[in-house]
Amino acid sequence: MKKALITGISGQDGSYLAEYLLDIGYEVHGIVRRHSVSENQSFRLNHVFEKIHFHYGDLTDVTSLERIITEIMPDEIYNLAAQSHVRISFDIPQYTMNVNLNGVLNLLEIIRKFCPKTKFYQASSSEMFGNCFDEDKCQRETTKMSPVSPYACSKLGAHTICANYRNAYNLFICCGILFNHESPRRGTNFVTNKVVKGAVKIKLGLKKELKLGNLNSMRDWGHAQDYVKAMHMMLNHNKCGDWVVSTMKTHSVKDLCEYVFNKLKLNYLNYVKTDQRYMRPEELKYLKGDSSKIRNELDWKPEYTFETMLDEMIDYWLHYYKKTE
Ligand code: NAP
Ligand code: G4F
Repeated sequence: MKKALITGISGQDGSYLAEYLLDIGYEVHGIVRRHSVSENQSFRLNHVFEKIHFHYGDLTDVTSLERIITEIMPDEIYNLAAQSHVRISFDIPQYTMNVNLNGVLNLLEIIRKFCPKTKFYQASSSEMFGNCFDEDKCQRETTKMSPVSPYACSKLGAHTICANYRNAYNLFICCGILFNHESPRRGTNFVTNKVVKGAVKIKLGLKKELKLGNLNSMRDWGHAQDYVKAMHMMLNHNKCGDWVVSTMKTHSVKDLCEYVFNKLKLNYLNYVKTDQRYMRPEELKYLKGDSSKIRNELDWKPEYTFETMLDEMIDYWLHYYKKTE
């Protein structure tokens, strides 16, 4: 039985990855932080709670990481833990760097010293491209990277140090350059789930308007369940490397609002207002990923479309509010 350790197991991706690895027969370990409300530690994992080995730790606390990793000696480590909110990274830039960059270095040093055979997955991000794209208006593994937020800078630093450790110490390290991926488990302060939850509340008469930031940004939105399978494929390929994971389609925040409100038989123009509070000091305007490399080399492809993903999220929130009525 293979052993996997997931940092950020309580997050959106961590919870789907844990489910997936359990399904295919892994022993799954996860690092959680201490919360004053203990239910918050694992609410996305309640249905599989008993099957997972939880460990208290923090990416900024190297002693906790060393204790956990040397005790488990995992075959695979998936580093999904991060301060993952781009706008909030402008409010807490040093903390963001400390977790997203120094935290990765903490893990790499432990692997180098104690378990160099352990395979390591790093959650890199399409945010690293900033406003760069190739002539065909796509971003791919070779596209220039020029980050436009503290979050993106931290992720590019981590991405770079992963390449350095891979080459310098011959470690099996894969970086997944994942474009935006969503689900009903997405934090509700990210735009997709904010829009879906807000629109459902408006439909049910629980809310009057929805305040958003930049409606013109464009993103390549996929489903988290499809994307965690790509992470596992990378670590189980015969060669390590970097792969872009994306749907190869792009939509604006306006398109997102239009689709969701239309589905609920509402016109978004009557409800969506812009608010400076949600604007960013510097914005990444456009993302569209070319994932040909992972499709050709690892035979990965997404099952969800933009529409089926949003339909699932709309159904989730409709049921959620019906249950709490
Ligand atoms: P998420 O829902 O925000 O989950 C982040 C996880 O990291 C949570 O479990 C959180 O724990 C944990 N965490 C935060 N700070 C930590 C620390 N100091 N020590 C230990 N754990 C810590 O994010 P996600 O959407 O699942 O994304 C997973 C990873 O992929 C992140 O690294 C993100 O930056 C990256 N990524 C995401 C996307 C996307 O579109 N979702 C795209 C590209 C890359 P708590 O529950 O205690 O807060
Ligand atoms: O949903 P978002 O906050 O996601 P963002 O900034 O693209 O970051 C996500 O995807 C990255 C991969 O590209 C990950 F690395 C990162 O961890 C995270 O998961 O915002 C998407 C777009 C932005 O352009 C933002 O300005 O939506 C725009 N937006 C408009 N109104 C809003 C809002 N974003 C948020 N969060 N809230 C709004 O009210």
